[in-house]
Amino acid sequence: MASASELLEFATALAREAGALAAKRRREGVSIAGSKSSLVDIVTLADQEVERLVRARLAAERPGDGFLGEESGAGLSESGLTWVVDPIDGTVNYAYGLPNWAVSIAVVEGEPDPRTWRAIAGVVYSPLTDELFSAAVGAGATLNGSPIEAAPAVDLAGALVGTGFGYLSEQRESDADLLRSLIAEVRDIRRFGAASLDLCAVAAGRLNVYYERGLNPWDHAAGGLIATEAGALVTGANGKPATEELIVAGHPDVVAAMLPKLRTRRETT
Ligand code: LIP
Repeated sequence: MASASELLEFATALAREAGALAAKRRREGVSIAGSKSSLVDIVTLADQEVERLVRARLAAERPGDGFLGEESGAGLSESGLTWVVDPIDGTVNYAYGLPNWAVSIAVVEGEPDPRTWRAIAGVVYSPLTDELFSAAVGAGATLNGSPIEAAPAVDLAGALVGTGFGYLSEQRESDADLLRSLIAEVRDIRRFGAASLDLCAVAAGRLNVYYERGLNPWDHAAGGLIATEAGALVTGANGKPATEELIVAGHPDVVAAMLPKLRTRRETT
């Protein structure tokens, strides 16, 4: 079986190739191919093309591995490894010509379920800033080859908090209610629009903490490993792993201070 560093090396080259294609299509002009969970949950032709490229390279290089991608669904694993891919994370930013989007590629051991998987290697590549975040399990996290580390503990009042909002209007109302309850208690809020890069911002010490509800596995598979390997705690509600229900990432002390603030009304009753 390939080592974590060999898998990371392959994922890194693949992310760069996929990122170059996405950036080229962006320069040529972006076409919306359709919408998914809601009218604002868009998919572009580039999302679909980039995922086809990634899936084809994986089929050629790693034929026995499974696949779980945002645009083309799942492929069963024979090897016990599954690649979890978001071809363009931050699709709305990408469609509007905003720079904050990335190719996110992770490989996990076991079922492609964030409650149970063991992340082995992950790459998040932002072509427009030429920043490549990566990590192999147990080997630390890097940005363009240099080690990165999550920020030290701060009080919530001094915490720069990243977050995001779902595509469904009822989810957004709940997200806004939560944000309203938080905003006066923290340094400030940032909503950059790509979960993978938000998690890498935690890994690089650019955010003190990040939380979001409603993420898909491909949004956080790579960024979650990178943040973990940079020394952050990445978790979900009630000590469970990060899932669609909730992801929180940051210094363990900051996450501990944040979690009680993130409980839904249902959890506090
Ligand atoms: C996006 C996430 C972001 C979230 C958006 C969306 P996509 O993923 O990266 O954090 O707030 O609603 O889910 O759709 O661009 O791959």
